[in-house]
Amino acid sequence: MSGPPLRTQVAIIGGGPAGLFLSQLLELAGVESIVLERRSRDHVMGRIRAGVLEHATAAALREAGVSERMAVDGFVHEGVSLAFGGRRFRVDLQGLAGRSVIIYGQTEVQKDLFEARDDRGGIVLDEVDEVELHDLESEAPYVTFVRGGERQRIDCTFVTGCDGSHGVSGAHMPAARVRTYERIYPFGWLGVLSETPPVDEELIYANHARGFALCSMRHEMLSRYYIQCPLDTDLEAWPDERFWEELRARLPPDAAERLVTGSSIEKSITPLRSYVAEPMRHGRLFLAGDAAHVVPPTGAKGLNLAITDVIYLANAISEFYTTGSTDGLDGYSDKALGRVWKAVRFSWWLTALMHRFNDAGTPDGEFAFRIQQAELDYLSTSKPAQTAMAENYSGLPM
Ligand code: FAS
Ligand code: PHB
Repeated sequence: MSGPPLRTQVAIIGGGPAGLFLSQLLELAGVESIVLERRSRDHVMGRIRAGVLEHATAAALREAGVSERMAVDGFVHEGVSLAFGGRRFRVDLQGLAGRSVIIYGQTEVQKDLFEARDDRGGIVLDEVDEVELHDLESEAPYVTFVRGGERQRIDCTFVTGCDGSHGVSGAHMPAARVRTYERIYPFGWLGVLSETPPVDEELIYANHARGFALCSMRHEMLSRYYIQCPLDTDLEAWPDERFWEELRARLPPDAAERLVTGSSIEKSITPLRSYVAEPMRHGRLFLAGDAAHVVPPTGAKGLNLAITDVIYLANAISEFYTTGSTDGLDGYSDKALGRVWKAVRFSWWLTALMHRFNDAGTPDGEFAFRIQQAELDYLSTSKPAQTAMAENYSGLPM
């Protein structure tokens, strides 16, 4: 070990949205933390991911003083459209659930969080390797890691695993105590970012016999599109022209007509899966965000769940330091999982409703497609059904 151990109250593994937002909330509550991030800051900022912030997420960012740019560059969306069978209908989020969503890329949230931590002197150590967690069942856990070729140690009181679905913290949960639930979907999303005007003012989720498509955006000259694709899709086989032709074929006529194509500035494939690991706590280790659960991006819940996990966790840690009570800490996993499973259910429901499953052309596949059409037809005319979707899509109350 080179040099004396560092000392902090909370060691945070992972500098994505969960880790940085937790560090910000803890500091606002007077609790010290150190964030360890495996990748470089540029790499973390370069990842194109989520685009929709729930009402509660936007409010939490405002309250934490991390919303100045979001207030200017975020788009308030009061509705979202679903398309099927050549037609489309709008779900009025604001009118039915009393809540809107904000379109503001995760990349921007990440940039705002890095800036907020820098402005307040937050300690974010990037490009760290070989992170290991120790003595998690003691009252003096510690973390070791290598940075710049030097092995270092952080002595702390709590360790929070905010290191995503490929992190190390989940592996430190005792296998005998962890129960995992997983559903792998037989397809992925091929996503494109293009400097073109969005096809509409709001998002369009399209169910089509050829497969799912989504029209989203980042701002008035930056559009984000996705089409469902087989898991073994080769990105090289999808030049821009082929992508635009396939997207246009899956959109309702009015949107297909308005689609403005252009060169992609980013193109990637995201596999879809639902995953939950229970519990989200072991001794002094607490998990938050994708480190504990992953949802298909259909419901736009992944980033939002990470933020609400962190709000619960920051409140629990702050309660411990101000009152000595461990009630919040002891109740954290059950409380977070209660919200997680509602979001997992909604993401699963919308994914099952909008995607073409592999059995297209088979009797089962054709039956399933007709059931989807019937449910969308019902949803298009039922205010109670649309209200249920609006409540979940805009984010259930905290
Ligand atoms: P993250 O994965 O964002 O952050 C974890 C951080 O921990 C990373 O920066 C990683 O480098 C770091 N880390 C990992 N291992 C480490 C180690 N051993 N030591 C130190 N650091 C370590 N959600 C949506 O709502 N809509 C979308 O469209 C959408 N698209 C997505 C596309 C992709 C390719 C992926 C992977 C996810 C997508 N998501 C989407 C979900 C995504 O937004 C997550 O829900 C969100 O990033 C969760 O944030 P975190 O929990 O902070 O995890
Ligand atoms: C996005 O804009 O990237 C986005 C929007 C809605 C989703 C998923 C991704 O459900």
